[in-house]
Amino acid sequence: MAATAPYDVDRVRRDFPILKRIVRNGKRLVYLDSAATSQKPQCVIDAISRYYSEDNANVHRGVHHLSQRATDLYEDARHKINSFLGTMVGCETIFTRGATEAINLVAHGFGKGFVNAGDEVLISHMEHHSNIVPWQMLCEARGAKLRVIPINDDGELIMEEFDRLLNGRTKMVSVTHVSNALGTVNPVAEICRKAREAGARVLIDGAQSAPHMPIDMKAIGADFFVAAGHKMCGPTGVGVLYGRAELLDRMPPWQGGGDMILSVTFEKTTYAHIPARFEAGTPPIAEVIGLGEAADYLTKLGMDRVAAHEHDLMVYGTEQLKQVPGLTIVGNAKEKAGAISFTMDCAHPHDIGQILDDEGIAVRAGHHCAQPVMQRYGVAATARASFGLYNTRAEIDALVAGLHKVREIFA
Ligand code: C6P
Repeated sequence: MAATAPYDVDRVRRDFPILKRIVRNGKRLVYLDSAATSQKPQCVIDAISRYYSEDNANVHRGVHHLSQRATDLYEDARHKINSFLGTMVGCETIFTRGATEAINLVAHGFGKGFVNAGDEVLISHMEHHSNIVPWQMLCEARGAKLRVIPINDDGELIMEEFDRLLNGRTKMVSVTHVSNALGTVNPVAEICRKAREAGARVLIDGAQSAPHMPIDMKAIGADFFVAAGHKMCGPTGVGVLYGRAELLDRMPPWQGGGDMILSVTFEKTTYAHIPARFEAGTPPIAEVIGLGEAADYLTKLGMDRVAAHEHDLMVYGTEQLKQVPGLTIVGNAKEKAGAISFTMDCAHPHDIGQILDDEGIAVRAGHHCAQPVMQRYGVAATARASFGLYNTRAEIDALVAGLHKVREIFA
């Protein structure tokens, strides 16, 4: 589909073989769990299979034909990700095993290089555990202090509190672009600008934004940005860390091993330049190639059109869910993307998930690896319907019908 044609969701759906699958009681899959992991288009599945059947070899290690071919495919994927993210000169893209590993890499490397006793790291109350625990570990190790930007009842960052908490001791601000538990879209460009003025560095967790909206690193202005391949129509086992070269260059390596060295003796090892310095060992080659294909696929669809399509689902879904008696939406930010979390007065989220599953509808129920968010709203768990570029209004109607069944059974 050309990026200028109207968005044809039926045509997009044909690219995803799994969407034809019958899952339960003769019901066709209604997949509303893309925040956990997205489905994969045939072109990504084919790219991985083609690599294994035609090009399989290790990268950066051999002079033989296949090794060179695999290396070219691997490095091409880096270019594809760079253009997908709108990365800048002076920045580098590193492949990791996931968004979680990318954040840990920065917490470890930036922490060792730049954070000392008495310094502060600022995160927000709506972070995923992957953007909390690595900073907690760093603060414990370095004697630094973890501070938390509170959120209001609608699930938005309280920006006055951010302004108040940001100070000369703040070394790192690490916040999510889009909350996986609430769907809130945060004002990341403003956060980056204010942090820069205060002399702090910023990491933006883009795990839930990169699949849903155009990403322009120039406009965001972050020092680090992370994304998860498997949430962007790519395979599992691969993530992206984008960062400013001047910082990455000064960060110690994250793991030691093959490909991250210039020379090794028993007395001393010297390290390779970035990105190789942070890609120790045989990387996830097939996964990186698959992710490059996914980035191309998304670029061809047009991320602005994907965002518009999903915005329509968000507006329609919110309107429809609000009409289900006894249902409360958790997170009512003005800017939302990707996910709607909710509770029902008659049933526990796990029961909601179970009844919907009987209808072939996949949602996530639980704390979404964001327990502090649940604590903020005084709930143990929510049910979460999350969207992808292949979802339709008809699937939201199916969800609403399923929720009425939940009421019939439990109310
Ligand atoms: N959230 C969800 O169902 P990994 O697991 O490394 O690919 O991604 C971690 C991660 C980091 N940040 C945010 C905002 C996330 O949403 C996630 C993953 C999934 O919400 C699985 S817990």
